[in-house]
Amino acid sequence: MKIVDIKVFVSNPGRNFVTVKIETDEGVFGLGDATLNGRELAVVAYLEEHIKPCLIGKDPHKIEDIWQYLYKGCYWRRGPITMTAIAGIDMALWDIKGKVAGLSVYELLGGKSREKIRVYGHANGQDIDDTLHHLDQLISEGYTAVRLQCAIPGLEGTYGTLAGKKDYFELQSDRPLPPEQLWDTKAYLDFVPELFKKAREKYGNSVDLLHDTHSRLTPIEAARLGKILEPYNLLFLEDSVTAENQSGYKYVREHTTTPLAVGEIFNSIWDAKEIIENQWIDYLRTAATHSGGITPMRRMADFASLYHVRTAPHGPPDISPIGHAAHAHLNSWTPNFGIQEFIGFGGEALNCVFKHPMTFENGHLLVNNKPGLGVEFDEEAASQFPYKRSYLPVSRLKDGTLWNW
Ligand code: EZ4
Ligand code: CO
Repeated sequence: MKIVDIKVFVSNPGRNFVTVKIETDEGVFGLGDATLNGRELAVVAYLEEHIKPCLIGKDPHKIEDIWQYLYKGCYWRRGPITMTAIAGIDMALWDIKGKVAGLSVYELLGGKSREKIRVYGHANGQDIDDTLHHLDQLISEGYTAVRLQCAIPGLEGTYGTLAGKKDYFELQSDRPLPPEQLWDTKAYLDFVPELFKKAREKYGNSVDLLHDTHSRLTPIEAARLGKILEPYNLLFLEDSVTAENQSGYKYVREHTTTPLAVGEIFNSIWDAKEIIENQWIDYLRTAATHSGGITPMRRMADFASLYHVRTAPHGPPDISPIGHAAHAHLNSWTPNFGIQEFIGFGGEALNCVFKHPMTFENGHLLVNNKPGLGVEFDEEAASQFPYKRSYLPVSRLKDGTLWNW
């Protein structure tokens, strides 16, 4: 079997998605997700100009060799653009192998370690009552674990909340340039514990709660937050500090028993190696779409398992249903799987472009046994929803200082 063409589709059925299609001389094709929020077209150019010419004529079954060839062969290793491009190719190759074998990707990985995948949802709000109201809704939909994010008084548009928008899809359609948001660490640290106190007063320990700090704190501030939140028994505190300096997590870990998670912006195991080896975290949040696909995610999961670290893949709306399906297959297999972030299947437009292999039931995802990744992509429908330039926000302090650690 030979690769005869690689096509790259950019569409925006609610969010921008980059979809890779690898075609073979036997008619079988594979689909992959290569979406990098805010830098989508850089990945498109990488795939079309630099990867495609190297893969035409290659045997699509040699997933490992192609992965090594793209990773080591390009000389310039790692980085989000490279690793997202490789991810799109890698997923499409696993999809092809599964379709040829007549087996789901989780079967190729070694078979199911579990029958269903536990997920956590997002309750966002403009104030505590609003956030708890959304928590109510999610519990009634069956969620057993929920991330709470609340606008900080005085900081309009706090990152990670919906800032008054209906959902994440409406939020993104409004960002032709990076929106500017205010940040104030003191206001944040003074406010967040109250949110979790009220949530526990209302629900006791009947639901698992999580929180994302989006890398806004220094290690000692994060340590303080973890300590203050201990009575509220979080499932994990995410991205409490940024991790270019991996040993930042050492300082958080030494001061708190609140479980820690990090990894959504990592693009290879090297970003997490020290953090994992030193057992400074509990959950690794690396996403297949941004870290080279299924091949390295499997390796990362095995490495993490040696150090009692579980996986909790990033599951935002800016990963396409193909990336989410890759996680569903990995999560079905991963012995040390923890929990999957899941914020719903998206709107009507998205579901008309992508048909995914998952259903949601009682706080869990079930994955069907279609061959490969099990996602269908409607090229014609995708062409109805053109790309829209869209950026992630930046934060500044009141005096104008740019504040993303
Ligand atoms: O900020 O996907 O845990 N989830 C998150 C996300 C990320 C976005 C970045 O593109 O932090 O909302
Ligand atoms: Co996050």
